[in-house]
Amino acid sequence: MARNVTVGAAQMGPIARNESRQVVVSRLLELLRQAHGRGCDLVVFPELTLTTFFPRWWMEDPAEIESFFEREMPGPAVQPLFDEAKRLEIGFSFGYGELADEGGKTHRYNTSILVDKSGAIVGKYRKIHLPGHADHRPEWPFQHLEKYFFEVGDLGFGVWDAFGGKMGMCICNDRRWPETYRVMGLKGVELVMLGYNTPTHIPWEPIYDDLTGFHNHLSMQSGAYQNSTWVVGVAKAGMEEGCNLLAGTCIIAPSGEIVALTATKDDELISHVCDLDLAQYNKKAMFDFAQHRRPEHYGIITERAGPV
Ligand code: CDV
Repeated sequence: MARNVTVGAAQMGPIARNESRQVVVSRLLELLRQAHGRGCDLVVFPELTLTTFFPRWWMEDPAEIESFFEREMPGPAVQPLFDEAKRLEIGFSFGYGELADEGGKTHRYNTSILVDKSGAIVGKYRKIHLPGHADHRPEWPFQHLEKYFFEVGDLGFGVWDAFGGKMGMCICNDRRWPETYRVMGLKGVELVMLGYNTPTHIPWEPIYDDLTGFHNHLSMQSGAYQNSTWVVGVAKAGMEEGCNLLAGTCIIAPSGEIVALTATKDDELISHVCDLDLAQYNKKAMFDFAQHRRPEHYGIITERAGPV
C-alpha cells in the first residue's frame, strides 16, 4: 500500500520591509486554507517567511536587528497560523529568524521548523551553510549579510519521524551542497523540505546570473535522485525592495523529475500526492547505500577547505 502524503509548496511573493507580521500571517493563512481545500497533509513555506529578506541591509542598531527575529515560536502574531493549522488538521514547515537564549547568551539563527497536524513543533533545523559576507559592502547593489546576522546552525541535518515517513529540512544555500542531502540520505530521509530567497543577480558571481534558475533546479534534482528522496523547494519570489528573487518553486520526485512547478512570481500554491514508498525504491536498488556505497575507499578529506 502506498504511503501517500499530499504536500503543498506555498511560494510567497515579495514581502515589503514595512509589512507587519499580521499582514504576512494573513497571506500564509490564505495559502494554508487553499492547501486544505486541495487535501494537503503538509504545507511548506519559504526561508524567513515572516519578514522581508532583511540580510540585504547593513544594520547596527540592536533593536532594529531584533525586530526581524522571533524570541518565541509561536509568538502572538504567528499564533493564528498554528491555531488554524490545528483546526484544519494540516501540518506545515516554515523559516524564520530565531533569537535563542542558550548557555547564558543570545544567539541568532536562520531557522526552520516542522509542525505536525496537532500544532506541535516536531522538528527544528538551524541553517548551516550561510552564504555571503559579514562586512558592509556599500559598493554592491544590495548586501548579503547572513554571516553577519546569523551563527552557523548547531543542530546538524536532522531527520524526523512524522507524517508517516522520514522528514528532513534544510534552508536555501544548503540545497547547493551534496553533503546536505547525503547526511539526511544516510539517515533514511524520504522527503526534504526547504525554502529559499535567491536573488537573480548574485554580486560575487555575476557570470552565473543567467543560470540562477538552472542551478536552483540542478542542485535539488540531483540531491533528490542521488539520495532517492522527495524534495520540496519553496521560493520567496519577485521584486522585493528592488531585489529580484528567483521563483521556480517545485516538488521533485525521488527520480529527480520535477512533478509540480509554480508559474508565477507571487503567492502561489502547488501540490502533489507524494508516495513515500517511491523514496524506498532506489534506496533498495541503485542507491542501496549498504550494498554499493564504499566510504572506506574514498580517502575522505575532513579539513574544512579541502586540499590545497
Ligand atoms: N538565502 C540564500 O541562502 N541565498 C543564496 C544566494 C545568496 C546565493 C542561495 O544559495 O540561493
